[in-house]
Amino acid sequence: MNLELFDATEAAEPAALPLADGALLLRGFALAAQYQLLADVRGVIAAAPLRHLITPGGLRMSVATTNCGALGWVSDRRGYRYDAIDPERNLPWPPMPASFRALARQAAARAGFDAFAPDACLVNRYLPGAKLSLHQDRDEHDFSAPIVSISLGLPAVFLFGGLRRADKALRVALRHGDVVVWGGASRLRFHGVLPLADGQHGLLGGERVNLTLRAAG
Ligand code: MD6
Ligand code: FE
Repeated sequence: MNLELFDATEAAEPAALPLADGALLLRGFALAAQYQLLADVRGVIAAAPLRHLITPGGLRMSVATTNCGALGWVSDRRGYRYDAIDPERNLPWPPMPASFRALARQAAARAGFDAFAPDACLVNRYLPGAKLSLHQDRDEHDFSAPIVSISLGLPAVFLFGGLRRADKALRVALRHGDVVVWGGASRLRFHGVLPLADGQHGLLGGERVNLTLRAAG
């Protein structure tokens, strides 16, 4: 009989759940770095404040957004794009914290994408009711790099669809510390987030923060 309190293999390798070809959910992958990540999120938001972007159709997004890294994802009446300058401050985005870069690289490697070098990190803040409609990430130049998504704070239901908008979407509960990687055959899958439910998280209170890292340029 095994009387160890935990299994050494499991402790070293958190659960990795395949979602599709090229897509992996890494449960709790960010937990070891959570305090550094949160301190760095606060630093980014202090430098480049969260704001509600306007969609090309003129709607105010429910999610509040900022960026760090060489490129930031922005939306306004003219469309979606990556920009090296934060239009709100007329300054470059704050640098990407080493904690974000390192975690994203490790997560990508676990999913089979070596040497992931993100140059853009979108920071999204969800309050209860905030959501993200089903969409594809297509504003990047090179689709050979994966997307890495880090969830912090309140849990959310992530919609992970197919390559066509009408394809049935998986509903994946994402909790504090979970990381999702999608690339390769899944790089252009539709995805979104259902309206955030009310709740309280020990570190983030009534918020969810999502970090999305991409190689955009
Ligand atoms: C999330 N965000 O906030 C995932 N994609 O959990 C996205 O998938 C996303 O916020 C493209 C552009 C903006 C986004
Ligand atoms: Fe997206």
